[in-house]
Amino acid sequence: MTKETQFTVGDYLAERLSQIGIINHFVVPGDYNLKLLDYLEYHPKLSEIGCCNELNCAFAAEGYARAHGISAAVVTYSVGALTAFDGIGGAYAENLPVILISGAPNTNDINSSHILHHTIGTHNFDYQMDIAKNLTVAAVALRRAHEAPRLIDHALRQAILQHKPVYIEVPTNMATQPCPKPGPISAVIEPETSDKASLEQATDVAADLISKSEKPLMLAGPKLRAAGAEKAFLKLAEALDAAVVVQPNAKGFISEEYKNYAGVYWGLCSTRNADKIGEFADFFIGAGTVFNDYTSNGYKVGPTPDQFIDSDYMHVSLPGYEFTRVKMDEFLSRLADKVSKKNATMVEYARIKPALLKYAPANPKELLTREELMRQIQGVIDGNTTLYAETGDSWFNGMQMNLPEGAKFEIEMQWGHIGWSVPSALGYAIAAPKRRTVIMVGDGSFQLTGQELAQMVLHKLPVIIFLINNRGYTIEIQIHDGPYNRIKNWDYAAFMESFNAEDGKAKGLKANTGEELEQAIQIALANKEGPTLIECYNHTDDCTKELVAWGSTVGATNARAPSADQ
Ligand code: TPU
Ligand code: MG
Repeated sequence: MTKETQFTVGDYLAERLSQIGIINHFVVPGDYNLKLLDYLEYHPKLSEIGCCNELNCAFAAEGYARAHGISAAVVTYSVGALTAFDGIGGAYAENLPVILISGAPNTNDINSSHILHHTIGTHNFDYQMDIAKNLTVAAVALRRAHEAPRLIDHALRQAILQHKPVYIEVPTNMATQPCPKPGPISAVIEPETSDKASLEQATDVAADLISKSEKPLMLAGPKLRAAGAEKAFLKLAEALDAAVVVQPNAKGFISEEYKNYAGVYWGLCSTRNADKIGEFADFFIGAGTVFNDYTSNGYKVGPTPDQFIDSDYMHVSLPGYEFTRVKMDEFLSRLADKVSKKNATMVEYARIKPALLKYAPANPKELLTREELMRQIQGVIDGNTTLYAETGDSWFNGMQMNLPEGAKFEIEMQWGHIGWSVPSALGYAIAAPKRRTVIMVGDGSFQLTGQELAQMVLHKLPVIIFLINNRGYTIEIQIHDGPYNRIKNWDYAAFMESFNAEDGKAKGLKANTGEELEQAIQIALANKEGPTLIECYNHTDDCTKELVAWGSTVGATNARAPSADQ
């Protein structure tokens, strides 16, 4: 491949992706994007990672954004993009700025009477853009080279400011077109700041409300990390010396070794008596919280509006007030300057704080139980580990894991797409190769996207996958059972090793007993040249009591009869 000397639209996009910090972009090639992929390859600081399909490609980019802050996925028109959209919806739900770049028909064809491949076979070329507009915060289609800088910069800036995915459509004849070189990158990445008057007034009102409360509790939500407000949140916790709880999809955002940490706040599924301290509190100071049907156990968990302050990226809600253009981190930090110590929740928590959950070792010769499995996985988690918990009982097992200082936790609870974990962890491990990435994934979830292990083999990523084989969709069984919740068993360990072909170093192992699991974990920890999958026996009914309790509330919520006034 030789590169033309003139600067083109493809060069512009490549340079901007590099300038915003992207090093690896995730791709599935197709004839509508091949030229563009060449230009991304020409860029000396960009390196592509191929994926098996576009769903996985979008999830891999999503995982890269979790570790690296921002990411890009490049796919072909329709057959690629429509598959990727599922993962892009996930990135939207999970507040991750993924740039989806799709190839598209030649500009001469878009306005002609031609029928094109990879389309529905009509002259409708709008449907892809229509979908993109619903799943992103900026969707642009490049049609003229001179507009490309403006449209690309707009999309990238929105991704960065809003922590959400964006869409850039690049026709197959566009990457080669001459285009001006980029201006300063600050135009794209410079952060927004709060309106000073609104910030002062919001923090005055909040400080007053807190001073009138007696037992304020701090609550971290899933948008806290995207807002980059963790430090400011802790500054406020220190100023108040209040107890700190987190929503399940914010687990790991606050160190579990922080002295005021009081667990996961999730009703019956809470850890470390977080629910009890929630009942004791008379005021909640939230940051980036979201109470959906799952995280509120069917709208039963959570503060009432009159006892709740919450801050989003760019606004603050207080009882009777709403302030726009107030940034979460600036709000929390400024509020910390205005409050004095109010530690009733911490005093109470010291009284009710339970000992950390710890399972006694099982007989090593006996069939694995869930508890023994979790006891041994807990042993793998050190301060350098990122633990992925897939949809299923892995969510509930994951909640109960104790994270040592430095350990991180990833979950996809708003979108809740089974099969997310393997491709997302691929992207994560590419972005953070020095961390130990560990996945807990059920058999049902794994069957959706397991082939992306191939990339972990290719890139020699020592990811450890605990495949929990309970022969079915146990989470669904707990919500509502039927024959559809039983699935075909696979030989998962053999599946893993099939990706080795002639050169891979992956290991696929089976553990039916505690002893076998211990040995498998030793082999996994020693395997630095590829992933290790450990297929772990787990009886279908041997699940957490939290899943059982949660499943019945979700089942009941789903089954509510239509309201009379609907
Ligand atoms: O621990 P366990 O057995 O519940 O996990 P496993 O085996 O991974 O089963 C997960 C079962 C499950 C389904 C079928 N959880 N949620 N669903 C519904 C669902 C269907 N399709 C997608 C893409 N995402 C979903 N969450
Ligand atoms: Mg299962």
